[in-house]
This record gives sequence, C-alpha cells and structure tokens, in this order.
Amino acid sequence: MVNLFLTLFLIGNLTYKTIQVDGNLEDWTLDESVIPDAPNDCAVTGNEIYSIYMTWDANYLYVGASYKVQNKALLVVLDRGVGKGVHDINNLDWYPRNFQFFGMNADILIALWNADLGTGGVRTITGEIVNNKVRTVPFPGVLTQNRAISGDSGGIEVALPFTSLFPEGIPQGASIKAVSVIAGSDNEGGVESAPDNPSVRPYQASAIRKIVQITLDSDGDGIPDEGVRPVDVTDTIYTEEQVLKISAFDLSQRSARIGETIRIEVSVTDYTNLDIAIYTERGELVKRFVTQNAEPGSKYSFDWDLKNQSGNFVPQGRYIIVVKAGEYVREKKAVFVYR
Ligand SMILES: [Ca+2]
Ligand SMILES: [Ca+2]
Ligand SMILES: [Ca+2]
Ligand SMILES: [Ca+2]
Repeated sequence: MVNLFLTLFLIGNLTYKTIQVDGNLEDWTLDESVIPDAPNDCAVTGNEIYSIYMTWDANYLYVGASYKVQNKALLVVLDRGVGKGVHDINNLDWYPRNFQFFGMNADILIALWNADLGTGGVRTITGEIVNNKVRTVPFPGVLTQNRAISGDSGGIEVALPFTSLFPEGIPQGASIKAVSVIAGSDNEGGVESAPDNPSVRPYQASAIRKIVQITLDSDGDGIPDEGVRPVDVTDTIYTEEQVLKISAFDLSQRSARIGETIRIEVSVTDYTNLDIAIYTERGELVKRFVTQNAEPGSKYSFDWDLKNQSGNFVPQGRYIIVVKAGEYVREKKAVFVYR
C-alpha cells in the first residue's frame, strides 16, 4: 500500500510539462492548443493565427503562438485576474492598438511587429496614466524566443514565472483569460482574432467579446494542477453587448466646506473606461480622475478634497462634476464649495 501511494506520488510529480523556450513549437501537443484557429480566416493575406498554446509547470506559465505576420503586429493579451489591466488598449505607451475588451481586462501583453521581436516582448499593463497614456512596464523574469521571419509561419514561445504573474502567491482557483489578435500599426484595430470575434474590423475599433479562460488550479489548493490537459480546463467566455449606461452617479454631499471631501460613486453597465472631471462654471478643468478598467457590477469611488490639479483649494463657487463612460456616455451634477 505504501508503495502504491509512493508510486502515485512520484507519478503525480512527473506530470508537469516543461517547454523549451526556443521559438520552436514542436514540443507542444494538441492537448495544449487552448485556442485553435482556422488557417485561412485572416482578413489580410500573409497574416494568420494558427493556434495559441498554453501549459505550465511548477514555476512557469508557458504561452506559445503559431502564426505569421507581414507588416502587422501579433498580440497575445492575458488577464491573470489580479492586477489592474485596462478595458481599452488604444492608449498604451507601447503597442497601442484599437481593441476594447469585454469580460476581461488586458493585463499582460505579448507583442511583436512583422515577426521581429526587436521592438516587441512582454509587458505588464499597469493601468496607471502617465502623460495621458497607460503605462506599461517590462514583465519581470520573462523568457521569450521567436522563430519567424516576415510572412513566414513561425512561433513565439514565452515563459512567465509564477513569482511575477502572482507576486502575492497563486490565488486559489487561479485562471488566465486570453485572446490573440493581429493588427496594423499604432491605433489600428484587428484583421484577425483567436478565438474568432465577429466584431473585429480591419483597421477599425475592434470589440473583443469572445475570449478563453484557462483554469490553472481547478482543485483550489493554490498550486497549478499537474497532469491536466490544458484543453480540458479551457472555457470559452462570451460577453454579450450591453448598452453602456451610467447606472449610478451619487455624491456624498452637494455642498462642502474646505476641509471636507465630496465622495463621487459611479457604476456602469458594461466594461468601459471612466473619466470623472470637475470644472468651474466657466468650463475650466479643476480636477480629473480616470480609471481604465471599470467593470459592470462594481462601484467606483473618487474622493474630491476640494483641491485643484496643483493641490490648492479651489475658490468658493459652483463646480460641475462630469462623469464620462467610454466616448459617448456622460452625465453631470453641480456642487457648491464654500470657503
Ligand atoms: Ca519549444
Ligand atoms: Ca486564423
Ligand atoms: Ca480567427
Ligand atoms: Ca491545484
């Protein structure tokens, strides 16, 4: 009996698959093709996603992409479920492309241009705004190899250390959401996606509503599962289009004195970015709060301490708080500041 348990224990420990990160995809199997894609469905010839692969061992999450691109960018977008991420990647400081994500926030970006990893790599999307752009930072400890030349079929392989993916430890039930796209140059939208997204429009703003979710820890013990076929723990998630509305816009008070704080609470009906701006009655911007990754069903709070962008208290008067969700949805309310 002891021997049987010991044998099972040893087998259990031998079932992790380790990928050679050399850009050669021969070490991947169909069990690991978590996003298979048609070989002939890209809107622009010379470009194609064939398959996105994913697997893991005790230390790394491995991602592989079988693809070809020609004067285009290949992007693999991940959401690890922790960290901030963004709903829209058109305003990144690195590989900005006109994609909006529903059902996931873009959190980690694997990107390359024209099959050349030179300008590409792997970055974390911090969600912070710096100089009006969403800041990205190189992903720590990542291993990346690409084996493709422009227009040729090839592969990119990436190993993401779990210590960087989940710096505070692997959450119980951890999963990764993923989608891959091919796009033109900066601020252009999609010519191809995997999984297929019908609303991907060549060079236009492209909504991504169909994504996959790969569960790393099905048994909830905080350890990536062993002996699992990644395809068996992959689900397709489709987020239906909602009419974007501001479902709540509440102010803690409509008038305030210096030293007090007005709390602004906002909820929305769909994934969006939120822009809360406070203006004087003459339309001068006083203060702005931006969040890139608002989700339906959550409440977002912003505390205005009655100071302007420079950190000084504003003069007595009426101020207008304008909440903008996405490009077109806005509501406003007035408040009065006494001094
Ligand atoms: Ca390999
Ligand atoms: Ca394809
Ligand atoms: Ca496709
Ligand atoms: Ca587990």
